[in-house]
Amino acid sequence: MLEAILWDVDGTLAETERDGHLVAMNAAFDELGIPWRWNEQRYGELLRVAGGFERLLFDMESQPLAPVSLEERSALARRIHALKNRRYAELVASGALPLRAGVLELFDECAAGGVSMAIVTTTSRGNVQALLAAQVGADWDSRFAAVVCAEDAPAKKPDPLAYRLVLERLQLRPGQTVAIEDSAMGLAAATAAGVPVVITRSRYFVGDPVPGALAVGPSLGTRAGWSPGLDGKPGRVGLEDIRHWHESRR
Ligand code: XBP
Ligand code: MG
Repeated sequence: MLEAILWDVDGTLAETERDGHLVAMNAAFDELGIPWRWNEQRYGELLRVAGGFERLLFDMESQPLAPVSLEERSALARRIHALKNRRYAELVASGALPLRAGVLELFDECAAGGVSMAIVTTTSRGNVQALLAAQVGADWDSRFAAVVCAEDAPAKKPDPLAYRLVLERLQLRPGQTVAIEDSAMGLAAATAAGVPVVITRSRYFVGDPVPGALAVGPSLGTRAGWSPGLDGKPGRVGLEDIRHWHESRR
């Protein structure tokens, strides 16, 4: 039986990357007087590296002006990343990044239908707090039975650590849950922990292969374009659809 839905954050709850993390990263470069800028295409490439800090270190490998020693690079990446997160939190706290279609409705359905929810993300707690406080309300965390963030699980997705931790906190077996993710890295993390996954594709991961996902579709806000297909009724993906995919997983 489905006991809990495990929500990824970036790309799944909201399109946070291009209009959030990328904007904030370029603002941080600018404020620190660093002449680097990431454009949308470069950011898409860098998203293959999990984690903003790790992404910065990776990018420095091809930045001619980056410090030579790993120690200095790490210190610089930490400064840029901390400032990026402050600017990101301010941006999302202003309400600039809405939740994706169908997300809030599914939150409400889970509450009404006795299905627990948890957050499983490799972004930091402050970023999640800023987004959900702005979009759901100051008491957003009362909706979630567990919130696992980068501070809890330093090994980023595709490492399954965040999923293993959340299962432990919820005291559930993987087969009692479904993860909702947008990326192949998220899929790999959940799958390695034994958690079945529904993929709601986000802007940057539109064409990525997602082998073994329970279901794949363009948005929770529409019943069109899902595989396996849903009935032709209008409307969004609901809890009954998730239960159905979950039941049919064997
Ligand atoms: C996605 C990520 C994050 C964000 C940026 O996390 O890989 O690194 O891109 O956030 P998820 P940070 O999909 O698990 O929510 O800069 O805080 O890493
Ligand atoms: Mg994601």
